[in-house]
Amino acid sequence: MWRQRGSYGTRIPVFLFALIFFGLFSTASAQESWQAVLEREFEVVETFDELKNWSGKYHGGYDYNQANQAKRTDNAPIPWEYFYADNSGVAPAADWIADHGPEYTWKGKGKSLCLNPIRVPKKTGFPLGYGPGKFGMYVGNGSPASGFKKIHIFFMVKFGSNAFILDGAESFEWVGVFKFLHIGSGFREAHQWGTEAEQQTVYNNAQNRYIYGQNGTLFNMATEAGGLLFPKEESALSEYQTGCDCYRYAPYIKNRRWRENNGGPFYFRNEWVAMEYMLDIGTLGNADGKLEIWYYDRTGNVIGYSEVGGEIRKERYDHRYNKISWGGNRLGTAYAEDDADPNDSRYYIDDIVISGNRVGPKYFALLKERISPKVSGVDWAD
Ligand SMILES: [Ca+2]
Repeated sequence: MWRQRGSYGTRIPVFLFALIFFGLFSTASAQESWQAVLEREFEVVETFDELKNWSGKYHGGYDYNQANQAKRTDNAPIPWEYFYADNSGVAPAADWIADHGPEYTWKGKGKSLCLNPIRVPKKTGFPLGYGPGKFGMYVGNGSPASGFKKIHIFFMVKFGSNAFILDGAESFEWVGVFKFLHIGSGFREAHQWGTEAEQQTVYNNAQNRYIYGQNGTLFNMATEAGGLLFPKEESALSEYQTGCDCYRYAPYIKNRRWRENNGGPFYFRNEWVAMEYMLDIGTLGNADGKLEIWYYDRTGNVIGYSEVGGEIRKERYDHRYNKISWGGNRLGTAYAEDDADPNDSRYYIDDIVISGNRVGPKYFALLKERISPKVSGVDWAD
């Protein structure tokens, strides 16, 4: 099991040795890795730069086998615990974690992750094998009550040029369901929700007991004509079912649209953008949960912000957020998406930072210090 920063007991002496060694003997050009810079400031960091090139084997579904997961080059523990790949027999077409070239690796160098959510129903010509449909981490310590009461999930993202179809110069066609980010609470490990006793109280299917659990939030990406590209929220609580005398997750917020985050312009400019999602799960049974979303342009300017508070985010089980995944699936014609579109759901993520506090301003200050005056050939605003 992955352990949170602070419990890397065996790594600290190695780190100190490396620091002293390089401090004494290196030239001024030697530089601490960007991964290490961010790890000093935040609880969970993934730049992908220090991972081995990786693609999952075909398994036709969820794979929680640790032997099959992404690995760091130095084999230090990382939080990635599972992926989903319904490749329908298609072997990986490329490495999923790799240098994806200057367009699709943030800052133009290092490595990033390609996500490749599948389309349902399947469609001829839809690209497969370029990434996991879903890629997930566990950030608890083995207890469903471990993890973050208030979690900030920050990452850089760039969508492929065919991820959304345009019906005008700066206007989108409808997208049905494009699962993008899931934030789950109450897992004792990546694929076991609740304590063993709690698990017996929820509906006996994979979604309730192993995949989504209870009290979680799923964000889709949604589009609208007029250049709108924004997150669409589905948050679920537990609902009692008389038939089974048990609880199962039920959306209490369904398809809430956060249009304030009009991310359309970054897509039309073919640019990377930063997204930061904050969820405060609040206290049990009380309407004190909170959601905030920030979008930043590539230089750190806030270009979108949404918030809502005063909502119940955990109703029955007293847990914290500790399971996070990117991706899912894309539901096409079943959700009124135009079947004639040559849709391609690939998107790329990089520099994931997870913290109990706001990430964006500190992240961009560090980045500016690190690589000023240019990011991928574009001058900083200052
Ligand atoms: Ca990277």
